Amino acid sequence: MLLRSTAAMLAAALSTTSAQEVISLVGSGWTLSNPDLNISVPAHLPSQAHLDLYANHVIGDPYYGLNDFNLRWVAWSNWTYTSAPISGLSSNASSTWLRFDGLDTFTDIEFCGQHVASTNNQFRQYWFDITSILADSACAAEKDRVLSIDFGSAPKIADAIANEPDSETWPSDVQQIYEFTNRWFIRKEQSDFGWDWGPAFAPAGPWQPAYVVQLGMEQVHVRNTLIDIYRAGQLPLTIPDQSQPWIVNASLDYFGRTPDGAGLRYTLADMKNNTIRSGEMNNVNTTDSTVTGEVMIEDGTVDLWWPSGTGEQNLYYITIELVSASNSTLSCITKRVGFRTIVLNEYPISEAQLAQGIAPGNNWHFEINGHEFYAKGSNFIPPDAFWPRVTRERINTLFDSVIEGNQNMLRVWSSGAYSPDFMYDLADSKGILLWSEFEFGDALYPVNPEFLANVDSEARYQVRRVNHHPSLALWAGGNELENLELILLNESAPEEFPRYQAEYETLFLNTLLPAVFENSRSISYSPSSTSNGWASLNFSSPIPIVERYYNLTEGSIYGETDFYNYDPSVLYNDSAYPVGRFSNEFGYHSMPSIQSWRSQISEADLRFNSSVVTLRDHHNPPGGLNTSNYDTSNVGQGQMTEAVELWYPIPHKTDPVANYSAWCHATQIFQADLYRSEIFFYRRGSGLPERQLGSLYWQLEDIWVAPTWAGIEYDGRWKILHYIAKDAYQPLVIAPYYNITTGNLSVWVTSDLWESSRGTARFTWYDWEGNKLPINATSSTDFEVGAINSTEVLQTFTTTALQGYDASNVVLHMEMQAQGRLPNTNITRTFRHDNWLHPTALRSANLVDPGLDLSFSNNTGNFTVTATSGVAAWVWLDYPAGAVVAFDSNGFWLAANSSREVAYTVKSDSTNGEWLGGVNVQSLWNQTLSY
Ligand code: BMA
Repeated sequence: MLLRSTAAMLAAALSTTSAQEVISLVGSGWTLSNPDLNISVPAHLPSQAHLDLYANHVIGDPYYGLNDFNLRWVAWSNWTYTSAPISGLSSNASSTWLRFDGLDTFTDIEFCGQHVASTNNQFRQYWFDITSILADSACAAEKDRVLSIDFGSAPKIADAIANEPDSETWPSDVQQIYEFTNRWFIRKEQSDFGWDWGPAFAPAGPWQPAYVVQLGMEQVHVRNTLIDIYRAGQLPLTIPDQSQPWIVNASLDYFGRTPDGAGLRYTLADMKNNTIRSGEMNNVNTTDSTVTGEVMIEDGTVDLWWPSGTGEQNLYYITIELVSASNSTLSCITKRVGFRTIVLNEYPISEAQLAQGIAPGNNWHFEINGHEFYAKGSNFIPPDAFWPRVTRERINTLFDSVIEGNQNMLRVWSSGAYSPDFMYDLADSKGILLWSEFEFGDALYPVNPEFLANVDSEARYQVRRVNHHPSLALWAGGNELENLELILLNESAPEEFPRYQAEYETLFLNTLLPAVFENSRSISYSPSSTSNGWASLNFSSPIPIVERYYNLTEGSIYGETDFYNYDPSVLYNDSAYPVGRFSNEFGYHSMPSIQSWRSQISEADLRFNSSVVTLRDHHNPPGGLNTSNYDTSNVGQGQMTEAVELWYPIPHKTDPVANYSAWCHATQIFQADLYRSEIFFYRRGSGLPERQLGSLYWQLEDIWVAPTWAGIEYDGRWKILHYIAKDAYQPLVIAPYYNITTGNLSVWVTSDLWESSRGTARFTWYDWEGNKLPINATSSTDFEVGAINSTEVLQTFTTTALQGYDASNVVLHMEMQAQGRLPNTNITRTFRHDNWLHPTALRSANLVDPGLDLSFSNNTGNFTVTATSGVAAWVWLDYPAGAVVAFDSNGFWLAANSSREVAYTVKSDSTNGEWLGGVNVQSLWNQTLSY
């Protein structure tokens, strides 16, 4: 009821909008063709050639088997999308336009057989005036009003650009090549040319909606909108004064003609409190392509937006109307917005911080509405090789898993595509901060004027398009530039370093930074993920940032860390993990489940070293992954094998498919074990001199079925990692820090609540059969852990504490219970967390059969797992293919004679509920069995 009345008020406020003709070109009625190949099939918009060819059975499922390689011909070919004759065009319009929200990538566009334009950037919006073409006699009949878009082969064109005589070159080992070459010359999703977790399809097609727009004399079409909400006086990267009023700056990008004396009105609707406010906007400035105005909103008159776990996601609808001097509405747009400040604080450590024990150097963390918080999350990669089939529903399910996983931030990695609005919308509602990046990564890029101008248009469009979303946390220039590319360059060509560094700055400081700062006062910018942050910030200079690079003072701590070490002895080796202010990437790959494998490869290929499986492992194959030098002696498979062999019982099932499945599972245990150890290490750092305030592991989800770093498989199924990260990202956790060589063991409680919490930690030693051992290390201790802080609750050496007990037959159970208040609420809750330590590698532990029992209660609708005869390590509830289910916990340990009730959520189900009957349970013990 309340909602309806506000909606009615909103509608009344907007009822005067004047009409303009917008004909959507979305839908069927298109044809995809390639005359040389004699192919012509019905097609869609938005789409890509592979999708339409697959729908018409010209090709098989691109994801099946080795189609990654077999379908290279599609990428090497040109494809034409032709519309049906466009009906409903008026000959009285004063102007007619084509608007494309995304063309992937190289096109020649024709309308009525006449050339309209050529495009070369997947990430730009394009609009073209076709008034004179429509007026031409060639366009008189409706049957002639056909739009055709010729897409050139991106790999061919990239190679052709590279071969032009004046094209830039770089030392070869600097540019990371996966499959197709020369991706850095073109503005197309960089991972379309292959990446270490994905295939190389290099798709082509009209991947976003397109429209024909017809306007009358004094009509305009708003093609994009910027809304910037910030505290008065705020500048990007600076700490806003939270007592200042809000400024809402709105800017409409249009084509058409705005009459003299046009103004802007706003309406701000608060659906929760059923209030609406409206009025004229101030300082209206009109150019021939934008109208901009602003309005002040008093502090305290709106509710703030907070990320998940720190408060509510309060959202408002703002409508901006462009009104003529005679007060008729020329155009009107509505966006959902939030009031929040989010800043990346890279300021030097202050005297006050030093006095608190924080190491000197710089800060590098985010602050929401003036509060520090701990960023918990992962890295998002493109969820599909073909974006047109990524639906809102799919991202909704994925983001539910993010929230269930206790994550509040995703780094949307920079060599995919800019996130669609629906993704930001979902993140706004769920409270997921999206650290967003320009699409550049693991390479250096050209800096000729055409390339820079192309990038500038792309960046300004994208910055303006998404700035109103409160989930937008940051703009970063690209991936692994300062911490990898410039370092590789300095090693390969030290004499040329200054030139290449200047080029790096031309693109990432002189081009991308102004694209952000000239459009947004609310969003921070960092040229490279990863970096040591800025060395100075000065808004009186044209480029306010001077990068620190590697001008470091010993004993000081600066920016972010990115950490990969594929020597599996890195597990539990705290001294190997980097000490920094924020960890934006770390990881190790694992295999997907047998259920996922079966959806994309044949039964005969279900072997760890089958060529299909090995060819899907794109991690570090010798000589890179370009199409000519594929080699099956793949490094990635070896690393996973070594990791399992070093730490766990080695699976040796007699049935080859069971053995393959057990191996896949074992690689997931290692992955989860390692990420847990690193997450706890980084989180504990919130209470250490590094004042570490973020952990984003690599990577959230899969693009297909392959060995990768993902925690969520292609269809949404959770690997062990996602469950373990969920556990490790709880607000209050207890965790061991153990040096397996010296036996030094300390246990810490870490909290990311915003007030201190008090509780008790308990320690119980068992043998694997579950007998309590009278080991003389503190059995319980009370603690207080500060706001976003950590505290040590046990310090001992297993060498002495074990009192002669055999380390391979000892496990320590750590339990924590504490009272804590949830941020921005009056809710005080009891938090519980437990953890286990095994002083030797599980490979050499005296595992016993824990006698696992699984039952299902029709009353509660939950499962119960019981360990009847020993300690159960890595308990795993498994379920059949055809459904995607998230258990509320999985991958846990159980003490002997203890049970855990496990609830679940069904994410999708094509088995009609039959998956329930196929649930089974196992633990690490099963890895020792042959069957
Ligand atoms: C980093 C990332 C990605 C890559 C991942 C795994 O390099 O930034 O480019 O996929 O590690 O290797």
